[in-house]
Amino acid sequence: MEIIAQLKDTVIAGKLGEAKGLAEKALAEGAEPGDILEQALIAGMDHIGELFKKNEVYVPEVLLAAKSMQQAMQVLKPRLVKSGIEPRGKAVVGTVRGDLHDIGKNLVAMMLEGAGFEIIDLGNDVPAERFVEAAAEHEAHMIGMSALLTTTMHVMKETVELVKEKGLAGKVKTMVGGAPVTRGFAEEIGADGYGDDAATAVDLAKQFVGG
Ligand code: B1M
Repeated sequence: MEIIAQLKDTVIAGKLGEAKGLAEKALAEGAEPGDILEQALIAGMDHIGELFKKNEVYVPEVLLAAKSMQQAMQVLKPRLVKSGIEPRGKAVVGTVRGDLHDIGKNLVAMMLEGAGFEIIDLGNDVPAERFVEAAAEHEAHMIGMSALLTTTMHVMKETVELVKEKGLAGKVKTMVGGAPVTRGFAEEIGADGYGDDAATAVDLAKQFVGG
């Protein structure tokens, strides 16, 4: 369908103010909400994720693409709920306690949403208990934690340990990321995964839910 291809290109180009109208038009032309989501929005975000990995686009372009995708989602969400389409998985995300940096976390959340995940965004300054409570409450598949300060990274360890203590290990996967966080640190604290950037975070989240 031409309109779906047009919407995908709009998302990739990060054009604001066009995606919503195109999504409405696609629905009016009889496109299924699930097809618009998969073939225009998720496909567009997948594409921008690939470009980001190859350093062919940078954070501002990815943020614009995600914003454009979210504009279209405003139209699609109610229709997706009605048609009973299940999200790919549920992810609780947040920046850890003591840390107010949220740009990277927001980027990861938007990319995950673009990949079809339902996001429970706890914001910043999130203590371990809150991550774990939210994951249990929402029956989330994963907890994604971001830290930008070396002094707050220990909250990631506390959260991973609390997940184990509450008997949720295996059921709820843990992913960590942020500028000072390394793969070695993730392994050391027993996290299930480490995301170097937002695109890698999406790949990993897909692996967590077996897709
Ligand atoms: Co602050 N800050 N800051 N800061 N800040 C840094 C992080 C710092 C490196 C600057 C420096 O000194 N060179 C330094 C940390 C030093 C350290 O701990 N090693 C620092 C400091 C010290 C501070 C304050 C303590 C300063 C002060 O008040 N004295 C203070 C702390 C406040 C607090 O949090 N309690 C502070 C405050 C701030 C602002 C509020 C002014 C602002 C934040 C605004 C906001 O986020 N809303 C800010 C900013 C903007 C920065 C820099 C300049 C940029 C961070 C950023 O947004 N990067 C930063 C210096 C720098 O990094 N160059 C700095 C862009 C973002 C897209 O990248 O978050 O790394 P990033 O996310 C990436 C990946 O890491 C990954 O994906 C993203 C996209 O690829 N990723 C994940 C991130 N989370 C992930 C989670 C995943 C997977 C991947 O899985 C779940």
